[in-house]
Amino acid sequence: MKQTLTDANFPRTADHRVYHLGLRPGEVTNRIITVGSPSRASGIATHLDAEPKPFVLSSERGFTTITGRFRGVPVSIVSIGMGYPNMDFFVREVRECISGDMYIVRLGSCGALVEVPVGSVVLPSSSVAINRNYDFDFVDPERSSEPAYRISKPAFADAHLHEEVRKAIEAVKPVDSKSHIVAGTTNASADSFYSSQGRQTSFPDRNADLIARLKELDLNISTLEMETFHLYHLAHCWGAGHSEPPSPTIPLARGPVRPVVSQPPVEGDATLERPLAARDTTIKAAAVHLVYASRTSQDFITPSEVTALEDWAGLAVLTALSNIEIPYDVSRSMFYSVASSHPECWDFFNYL
Ligand code: R1P
Repeated sequence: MKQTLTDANFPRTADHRVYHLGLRPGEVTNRIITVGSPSRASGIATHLDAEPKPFVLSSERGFTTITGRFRGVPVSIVSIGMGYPNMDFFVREVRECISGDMYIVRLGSCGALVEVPVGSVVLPSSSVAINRNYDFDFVDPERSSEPAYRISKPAFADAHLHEEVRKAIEAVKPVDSKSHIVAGTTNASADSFYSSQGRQTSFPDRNADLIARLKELDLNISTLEMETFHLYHLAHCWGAGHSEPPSPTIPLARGPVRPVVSQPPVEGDATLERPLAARDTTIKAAAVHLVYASRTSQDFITPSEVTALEDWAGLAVLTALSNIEIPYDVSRSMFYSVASSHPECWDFFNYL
């Protein structure tokens, strides 16, 4: 940690950078692809417009954000690492950097429970969570009356975004690709790559029946990974209403979108006094899962297959996000707070 943070409730630097992603308003847009690995983010970023040169920020905590334009539309690609906690950091901290509606698509790898070849693409319209039950006695299971793993009720993707991404995946898929495309399934996000996904390791995880339990639920659970449930859950919770945003509030533009100006906002301009995460905004979420591992055949994808798959799937998600109309689109508006130290960021938003 190099900079002084203020406010233990929602820590930020004096220049409004959030604690773990290191971003501040203007450096991340309303349309976001989130991925697990920096290499996937960099690969997708090769599809961004060459000009203006994309903005790249890698935080001390391992989050990497690439913001640029795709066919003229501002888009961010954020690499978050693995698991619910990192998804939590990402959604909450980015939410406080953006005014207006957010569209987030997770492009992640998964294990497939359905009979599709590795390299296939699955778009889950819902997800459950599988959590290790810490109250279960893993050493002496006979002493427990409760299950070793808890499976939640489903959380759901945004139906419109799910459909837009599905259409783009179908359209962009190379004609010679052998990938199957499956949509409208249920995913299961686990709190472990191993125990909560039914893998057998040297630990006494008491999970031999876990995959069978998932299948018995009759929810069409087709994929296993580690982040999508939390994304869908937070997007739902945000839409259901939320409390006042954390202080400090920072003046940002509010709709209708106005032409970019090069001067700072006028103090007292009511149209600019908008809290960072305003109540009337939404978070729309969807996911695209790339089948790296078949949990039925035990096949695993090859590195060259990964490169090809991530390339066209990334292009498809960029295409879908760029086609989304955001009624109040701050990415296309003005970002005063960035202008002082990152004049290059003006270019992303200065095109109306
Ligand atoms: C495990 O290998 C990781 O891969 C999957 C899982 O959800 C977990 O994060 O997703 P990513 O490829 O997006 O990281």
